[in-house]
Amino acid sequence: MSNLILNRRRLLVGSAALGSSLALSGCDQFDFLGQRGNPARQALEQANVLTYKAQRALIGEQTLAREYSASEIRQGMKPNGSTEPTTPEYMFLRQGNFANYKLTIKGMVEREVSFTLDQLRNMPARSQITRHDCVEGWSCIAKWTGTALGPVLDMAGVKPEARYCVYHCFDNIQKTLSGEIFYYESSDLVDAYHPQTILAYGLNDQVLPVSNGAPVRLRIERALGYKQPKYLHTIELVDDLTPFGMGKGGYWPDNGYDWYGGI
Ligand SMILES: Nc1nc2c(c(=O)[nH]1)N[C@H]1C(S)=C(S)[C@@H](COP(=O)(O)O)O[C@H]1N2
Ligand SMILES: [Mo]
Repeated sequence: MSNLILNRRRLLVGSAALGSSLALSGCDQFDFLGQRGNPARQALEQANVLTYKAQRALIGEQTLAREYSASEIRQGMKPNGSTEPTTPEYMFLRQGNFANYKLTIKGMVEREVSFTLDQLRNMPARSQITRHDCVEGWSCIAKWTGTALGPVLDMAGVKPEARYCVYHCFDNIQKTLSGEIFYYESSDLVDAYHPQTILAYGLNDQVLPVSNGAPVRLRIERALGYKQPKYLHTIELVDDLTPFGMGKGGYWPDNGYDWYGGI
């Protein structure tokens, strides 16, 4: 369990305890959480709907994912899931070397903004060598280069009522009788503003390849592989995840995976 989750729980349990005169100290005292209707448990169940203000209060206490040295990069980054989107929009952009690509920030923001790839590349860059863990049971250590998401969100001006970022992708991961399903994911604002959360356009000192999510994919380093959306085109600030997909906050969460997906 990451420190962050523990901190969130402390915060929530702490505030619930005030209201119900429950005294809690260590984290081995969570047995009462099995009791339905317990006020602390109810507070925990609401952990996913922390307000912007409460989320901002946690942003200062972020723990970092481990970073590795260059000698620990042993192999390329294994492409997984969609590796070559075939939608006309994506193929058009790819043909033009993504010169017409734009990343849009919209939804609960003061102003909708869009950035070209060149604009993103000209923002302060950060590189990090981290381990990617896929639930299928494999890991890769790779070097990611990009610009931090937090300052980009600040350029749009996140409204106080926003609680999540929804990440919309170009690839149609599934075709069903009722239409195409596009890959999407989401995070809370704590993860969005985490210092290692970057809009990555470089992989192992090269331009990010199509198979790994060109031109831009997100890295949320304390989360599992499916929380790392590739082929990102829009970030939507929302206060509710239920209108998207099947309502669980991501393509894989809609198919049964945990929404938080922390490592
Ligand atoms: N748009 C999009 N993002 C995605 C996926 C996908 O199929 N489409 N697969 C996810 C999964 S399950 C993993 S493990 C990683 C794989 O990233 P990679 O191809 O760079 O290894 O991307 C994640 N992000
Ligand atoms: Mo994965």
